Amino acid sequence: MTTVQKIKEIEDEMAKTQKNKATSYHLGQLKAKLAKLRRELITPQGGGGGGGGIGFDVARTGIASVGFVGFPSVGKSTLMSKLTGTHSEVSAIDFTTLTTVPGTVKVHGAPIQILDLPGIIEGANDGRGRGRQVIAVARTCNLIFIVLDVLKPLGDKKSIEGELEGFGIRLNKKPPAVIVRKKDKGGIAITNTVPLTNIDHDEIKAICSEYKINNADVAIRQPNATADDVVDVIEGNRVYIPAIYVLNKDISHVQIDAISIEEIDLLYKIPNSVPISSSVWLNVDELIEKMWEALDLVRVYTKPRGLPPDYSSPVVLRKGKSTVEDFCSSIHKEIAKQMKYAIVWGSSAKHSRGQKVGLDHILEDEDVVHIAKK
Ligand SMILES: Nc1nc2c(ncn2[C@@H]2O[C@H](COP(=O)(O)OP(=O)(O)OP(=O)(O)O)[C@@H](O)[C@H]2O)c(=O)[nH]1
Ligand SMILES: [Mg+2]
Repeated sequence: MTTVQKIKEIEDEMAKTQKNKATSYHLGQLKAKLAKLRRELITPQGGGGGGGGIGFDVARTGIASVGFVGFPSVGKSTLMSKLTGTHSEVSAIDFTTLTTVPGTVKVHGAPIQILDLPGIIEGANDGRGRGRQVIAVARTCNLIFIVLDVLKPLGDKKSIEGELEGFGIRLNKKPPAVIVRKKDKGGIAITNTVPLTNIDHDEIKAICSEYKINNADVAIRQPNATADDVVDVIEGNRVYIPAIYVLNKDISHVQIDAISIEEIDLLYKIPNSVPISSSVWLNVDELIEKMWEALDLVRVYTKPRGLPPDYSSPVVLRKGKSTVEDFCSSIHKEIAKQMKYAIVWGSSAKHSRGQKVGLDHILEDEDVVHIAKK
């Protein structure tokens, strides 16, 4: 039996097993088995993770990258070309784009790299089409645009999410607050600071046992934690990436019988979605704003001594890597060493007249910084 068949078998069994006290151990086991098989699938023998491939890895420029993922002919390249001014082939024929096409768009002074990717199809991470390489690139992006055709959005959305999740990508999610700490003896000890609403002790024990973890402290702090959360923590190689659902192809131009009112209704309820038309350039400004918010970048303006701040070219940093030290090293690696102190104005400063700070001070978006040298 192939791995894909084994996965199918487990999925079928899970679908017909009702969750209750008597079945939870069994279900936990199945979930862990499934995760292990999926891992096998995306790391084929000698395949080095299934990523890369000629032309797929492009040089990374700018502070952040956005990858476009979608079925063929949904309009990814149309959007990318217009957004960045870089040519990426557009045509009505499926699979027009064959490799990663990079471009850059400047948003609020920050250069953002856009990666136009080939269309994927269902079964991408079983190695169908170039899906595996495409998803491997998506895994390294700071934001994913899931581009959907408004005429068939919901089914497509589900299968693309399935493909990305099968590859260890978690969309619009934070790492679960679950800790599994292995130890030498004592069995599995479970503690929870929140009520266990979606998982019980049997399920947790089954998962641990499936991973041959016989002794461990398992701490659940995540509200409504699921078996999948526990599996994700044990598997460990998950990436947590924000995603925006781009509903392309102007809905007001769609023949009304092509899509039902109920469907339109559901469409607008998709969280983190933006309806646009890339060909007639409708609502793209809103999309760019949403992209900016999702990237959560920190712009810092430098202020030379005795001069006004330079608002024309901010130093752009990432949230979580935005200390004064990060700021210094993104200008020049020597600056941090030469710094005596910094003065900061803006939301991270305690007072409006400016605050004297050291290298570990965390900067916020639109702060102004003056570096005083030794
Ligand atoms: N009506 C309409 N057509 C669009 C829109 N955006 C793109 N198209 C058309 O859809 C077709 C496919 O566009 P592409 O940009 O090549 O699609 P893609 O997603 O890059 O396709 P692949 O590279 O094959 O994955 C082209 O004929 C476009 O002109 C839109 O907003 N409205
Ligand atoms: Mg394309």
